[in-house]
Amino acid sequence: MYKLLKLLIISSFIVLSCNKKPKQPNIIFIMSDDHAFQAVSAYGHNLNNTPNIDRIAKEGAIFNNGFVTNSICAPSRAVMLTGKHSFINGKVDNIQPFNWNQPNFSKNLQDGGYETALIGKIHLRGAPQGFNHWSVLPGQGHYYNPKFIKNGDTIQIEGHVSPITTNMTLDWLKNIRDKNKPFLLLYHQKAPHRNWMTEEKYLTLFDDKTFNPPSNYFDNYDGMGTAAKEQEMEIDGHAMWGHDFKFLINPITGKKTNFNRELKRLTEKQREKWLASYTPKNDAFRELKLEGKELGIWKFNRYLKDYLRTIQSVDDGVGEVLNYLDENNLTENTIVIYTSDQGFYLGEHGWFDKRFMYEESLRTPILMRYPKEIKAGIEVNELIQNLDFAPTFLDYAGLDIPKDLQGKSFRNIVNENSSEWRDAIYYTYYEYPSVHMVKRHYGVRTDRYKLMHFYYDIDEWEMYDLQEDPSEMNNVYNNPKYSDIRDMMHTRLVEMRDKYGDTDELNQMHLNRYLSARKK
Ligand code: SGN
Ligand code: CA
Repeated sequence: MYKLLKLLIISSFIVLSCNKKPKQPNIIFIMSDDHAFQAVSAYGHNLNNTPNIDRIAKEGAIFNNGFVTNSICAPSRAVMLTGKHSFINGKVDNIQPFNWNQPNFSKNLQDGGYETALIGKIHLRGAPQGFNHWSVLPGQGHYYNPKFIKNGDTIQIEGHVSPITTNMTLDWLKNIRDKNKPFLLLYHQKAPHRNWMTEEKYLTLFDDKTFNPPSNYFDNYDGMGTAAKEQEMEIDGHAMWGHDFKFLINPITGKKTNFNRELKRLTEKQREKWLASYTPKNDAFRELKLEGKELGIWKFNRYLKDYLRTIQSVDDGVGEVLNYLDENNLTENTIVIYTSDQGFYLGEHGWFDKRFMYEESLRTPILMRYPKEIKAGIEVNELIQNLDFAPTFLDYAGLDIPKDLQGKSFRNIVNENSSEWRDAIYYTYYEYPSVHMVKRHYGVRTDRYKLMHFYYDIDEWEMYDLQEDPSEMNNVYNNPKYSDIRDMMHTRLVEMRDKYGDTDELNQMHLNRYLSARKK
């Protein structure tokens, strides 16, 4: 009898413990707007120092081949949420509406028992769905004294948007969330988006430094194509004296710039600090009377320094959130991802902004920590896309991955349990004609080659050999030496379009919608 009882107790214990689901991890998905991988010090480009973001990679993994599917803000966020390409989720450009009624991974996690929050920039109009708590910037939002829409109500907060977003995030972690549930937190900074307005404490950071521009800063695009020639995103050409370079008087024309109006958003105290920092620097510039290449290099420095300054506040915020995890015993069971909605040009080809499929805007930083599963110091070289975040998070949460998601979970890649992965990625870009005038294109990239088709008002193909020409200065599409590779890449492109369901007819439909939306 005693033996029987003992057996019963042991077997029921086994059944119970087998039924018990493993503890679901918390997920913090940090995304900054337009943060180039070149400006995360863990990637080794020696521009700036981001110790807190780097810590994620030091204690986890760094992705050397992280890419987006459509290098522009709102579409990129839609891909990330839905796990589907732009032409499937419908948000192909910043102008078309996003349909919040479709499934997204936050809704799935919520249904699966998670407490969810979205804080900061999302840039998708309409009330966010799938979040227990949300506080988002309307549209692009403002750097100073920003408005937020918090669970439907508009509020305005004095100060700089980066620490404000961090404080709201910490407040949710500490005081608002249901601590009995695993959580999903989307912590999304506006910085370093244009026009790079620094937090007051960093106004003089890098004042004593001069940066050398990239080797192709003075590119004349002769080796590229019409699309590269006709863009409008050159630092020394399209960036503006007021909005971008922070001059109150245009040094060339002597006229007042629109920056006077922008400074009006600042309180008197904030404005005083700003003027105390920029006035002497702008006066010194006028004295120099620079011309030609020297002027171009000066502009590059003004742009890059402001851009990097705004990143410093982002890095501080990451540090505060990581500290909160440490202090509350949450580090082990929390997945932390740091990424951007796309890459950004820091003077490569002479450019700022993104949009193109050329490397610096196609590639995005991805750093990830999850001490329970990921070894410290891992480097991931597989071709990962922002399409893959949704299925990856569902995988970690132990939830079903809907069959129609187009990305793949990279859990087994980053755990080093598998090396089976895709060997090519597909890209689309639609927003043209528009600001910066980057023509419509789509393309395929393997680990070595990239084939692109620019269409609508041109019909041009470009191909690059990334091993021989990592800066993409030399279009080899018509080079006879590459004819076999060109055929192979055309085949790959057809495969990609079939696999994901993209067609010329879809392009035409999106174009028609875009042109009629612009007329309104
Ligand atoms: C604004 C910027 C552009 C930028 C787009 C899209 N101009 O229009 O430089 O390309 O946003 O950026 S600004 O004068 O408003 O700064 S995105 O990240 O939202 O897609
Ligand atoms: Ca962006």
